[in-house]
Amino acid sequence: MIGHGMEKAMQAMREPLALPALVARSFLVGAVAGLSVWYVVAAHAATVIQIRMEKVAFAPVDVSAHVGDTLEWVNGDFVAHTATARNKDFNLNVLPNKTGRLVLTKAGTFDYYCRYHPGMKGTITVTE
Ligand SMILES: [Cu+2]
Repeated sequence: MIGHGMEKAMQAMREPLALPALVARSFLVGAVAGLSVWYVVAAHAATVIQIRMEKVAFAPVDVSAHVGDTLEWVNGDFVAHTATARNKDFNLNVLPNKTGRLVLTKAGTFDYYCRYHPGMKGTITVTE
């Protein structure tokens, strides 16, 4: 009799426990998924990418970056250069031996050139 009563009590305890256990399990999955998303974000931590302006050319010509990254043009020439977007999104004037910085705020492919030396051309590919 006591054994049977205990069994019933155990059964009553087990059933309400089933739902919280499921919730706990989905919470754990959510937490792990959240962690992996955080990890991906951390892997794409914003960086500063340098582009040299040297011998009237951009180096490297093609740059890949992420939204949030900063591009830094370093002018190593004795004349001023610009980094001017074809679509007019940005226009930096960079004096000799100076740097110009641009924080990337949107994804896309941006062709740019130097207004003083139209032969100076480059492309920035920005992904999220
Ligand atoms: Cu130039």
